[in-house]
Amino acid sequence: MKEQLEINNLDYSEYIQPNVVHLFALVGMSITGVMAIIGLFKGTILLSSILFIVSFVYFISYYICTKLNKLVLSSAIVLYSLYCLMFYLIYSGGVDNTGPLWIFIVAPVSLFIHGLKRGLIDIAVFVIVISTIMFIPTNVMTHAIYSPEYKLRLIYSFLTVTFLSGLYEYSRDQFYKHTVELSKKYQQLAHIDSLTQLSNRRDALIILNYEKSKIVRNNEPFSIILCDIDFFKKINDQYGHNAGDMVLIELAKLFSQNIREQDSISRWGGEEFLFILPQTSALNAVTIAQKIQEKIREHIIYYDKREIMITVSMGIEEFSQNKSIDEVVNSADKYLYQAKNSGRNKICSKYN
Ligand code: GH3
Ligand code: MG
Ligand code: MG
Repeated sequence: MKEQLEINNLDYSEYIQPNVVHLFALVGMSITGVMAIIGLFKGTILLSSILFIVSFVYFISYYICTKLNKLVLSSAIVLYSLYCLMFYLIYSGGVDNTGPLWIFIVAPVSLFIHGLKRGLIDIAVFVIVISTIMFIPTNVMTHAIYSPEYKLRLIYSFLTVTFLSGLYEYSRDQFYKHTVELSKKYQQLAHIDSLTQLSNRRDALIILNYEKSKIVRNNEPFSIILCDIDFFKKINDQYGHNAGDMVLIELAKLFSQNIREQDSISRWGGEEFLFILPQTSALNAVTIAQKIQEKIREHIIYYDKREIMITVSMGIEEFSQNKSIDEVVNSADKYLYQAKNSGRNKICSKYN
């Protein structure tokens, strides 16, 4: 149950990548397709054919991403086919040696797909490979010829774009983490009572629904105890509201320390607490309630060096398949009322 209530930490890679990867595949497919057709008209048959192949590879990657949901494979195809195309453009020069102009796409795409760390490693490998292709002497390997100034400036400007993209990716990542933290905090606030730090009524209802769905499946007993502090108004009147608050905090601690692993306790209302006891019959719940009353008796609460006497009344009800949560809570409330009417500091259930 506790795991169920834990706020799901959004995994960035799971959240952002499907959109980004399939978009890159789609854009890549369209651009390379258009360039291939232009190339056909210009008569650059080899370049055109390569662009058609890459466009088809992007289509496969789009299909793998959207239809087969294989994100890692799809993103690897998008990225590394882009790298291969860039290597070819550097090597061949593309149309009138303009091929290298496209390498600037590599930095943002790598960082988008693989995040900051892995993206930068990929880019470092990419720079080593393109530098090797450009600087290797033409008598060792024939390739497009660029002036030394052109090559150096291409690499400098590429590194500058990489640095800026990295900076952007870093700040975006920080902002994302901050947003996740904030959303976690607000979700917690929505489920936890700020005074006692117990779960609140809304959270209790979520737990009740969850536990009820389990008894439908497992057919195990499941009970609740509705617990109300006796004459709490008098405590406020006699010792002040702060003393009343302190009593609520102390009792909340005491209750939390004395429930089992599978149980939960929430602040149901002002000075009312709800114990949710899975795998517990009403009879066992009575025993638990008695133990709690005993703990309260043993636990002396002091305020301003004055001893505050606390007693509680409790109403117990057990779930069954055909009873709704409302019915069970109302029934526990009736037993609680009965406990109050019979003199307080009592436990009432179907057994008395
Ligand atoms: P009974 O034995 O019948 O339950 O009597 P009671 O005085 O406990 O019940 P009643 O409903 O008359 O009063 C409940 C009081 O609890 C009134 C309200 O001011 C006080 N209370 C509710 N929430 C808080 C809180 O957060 N802090 C403090 N200090 N008091 C609270
Ligand atoms: Mg009360
Ligand atoms: Mg009350």
